[in-house]
Amino acid sequence: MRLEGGVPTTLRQGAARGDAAEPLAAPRGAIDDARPPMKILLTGAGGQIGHDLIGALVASGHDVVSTDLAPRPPSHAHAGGEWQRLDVTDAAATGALMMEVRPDLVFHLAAILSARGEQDPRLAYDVNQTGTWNVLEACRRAKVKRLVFTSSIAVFGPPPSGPLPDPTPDDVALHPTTMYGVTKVSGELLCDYYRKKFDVDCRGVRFPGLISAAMPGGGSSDYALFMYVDGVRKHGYEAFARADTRIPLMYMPDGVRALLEIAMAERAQLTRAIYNIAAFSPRADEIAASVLTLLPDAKFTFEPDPVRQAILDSWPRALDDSAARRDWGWKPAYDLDAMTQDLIPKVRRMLELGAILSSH
Ligand code: AKB
Repeated sequence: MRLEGGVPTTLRQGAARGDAAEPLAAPRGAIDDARPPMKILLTGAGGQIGHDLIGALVASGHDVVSTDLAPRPPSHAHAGGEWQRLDVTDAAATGALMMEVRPDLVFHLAAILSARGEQDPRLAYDVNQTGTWNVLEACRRAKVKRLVFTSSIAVFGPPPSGPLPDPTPDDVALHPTTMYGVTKVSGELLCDYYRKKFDVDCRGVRFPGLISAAMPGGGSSDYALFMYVDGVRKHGYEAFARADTRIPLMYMPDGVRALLEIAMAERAQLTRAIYNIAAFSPRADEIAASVLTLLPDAKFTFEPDPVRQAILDSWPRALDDSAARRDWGWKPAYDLDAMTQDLIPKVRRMLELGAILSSH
C-alpha cells in the first residue's frame, strides 16, 4: 500500500454538491480510484458514521472489514464488505483481530457519545479511553501504518478564565464537561503520542454534530437530526434543546468526505494530528425553519432537557477550521438549506424501505 501522495482529485470531485453519499448507495468518486485497493478496518462500524462510510469505501473497491460489538444491523445491510464482532475494550481480542486482518488503514469510530456517556461514565471510560488505547496498541503491534481517530467538539468546554473564543480555534485550553469529552481529549493526546513515538500515523478530525438519515446513539446534538426524521415520520418534534441553542453541525456526506480526505492526506501536508472541521452553526429554531420550507405542516416545539442542554451550552457556537482548510484543502459542500433539500427526500426513502428502525 502507498499512502503518500496529495489529496486525490477524484476525491475532490466527489465533494461536489449533489454527488454526496446516498445512504442506500455508495457515493461516486469518494476516494482515489487510481490508488490500489487497501485493506481497511473500521471499529464501531454499526453507528451513524459507519452507515455511510462503509458504503463509500466498498464502492471505491477497498477490502473493508467492519467491526462492532453487535452483529451487522439491518440498517447497515446495504453497505457490503465483511462484518466481524469486536469489543474494543477487550485488548486481547482487538490485538488478535488486528494481527489477523493486518489492515493498511483503520478508522476508529467506536465510542459512547456525550449524553449516553453521562448516564454511564464508566462505560464511556471503558469504550472510549481503554478502547482507544487498545486500538492504538493493536495497530502498533500489527504495524498498521495509519489510523484515523474521530474526535469531537465535545473536547471543548468553558475555560475558568471566561467563555470560549467564537469561533473556537484548534489550540485553546481544553476543559470538557463530559466523560465523552474527557476521553476524546485523551484520545487526541494518545493519537499524537503514537504518531510521534511509534510508527503509527494517527490523525483525525473534531466532528461537529453530524446529521444524516441514519440513527445516532446517545448524542447531545441528536435534536438536529430528529427534526428531520420526526418531521417526516411524525410531522413534528419536541426538541430537547432551547430554540436559541447554537452548536457546530455538519451533513454526513461532508463528514464522510472529511474522513476520506484526512485519511489520504500526505503526512508532510499535516501540521498537526487533529483538526477542527466546520460546516454551519444554525440556532435550533433556524433548523426548524429550514425543515418547514419542505414540510410546511410540521410542528416544532422546544422543551430543554437540563442535562443535555448543559452539555450543548458548554460546546463552542462555531469552529475555526482554517488549519484544515490550509493543510489539506478542507471545504464543506453543504450549508443548512442545501442539507435540508438533500436530506428530506432521503429520510422519506429510508422510511419507505423500513431502514430507519430505532426510535428515541
Ligand atoms: C454528541 O452529541 O455527543 C456527538 C458529538 C457532537 O460528538 N454527536
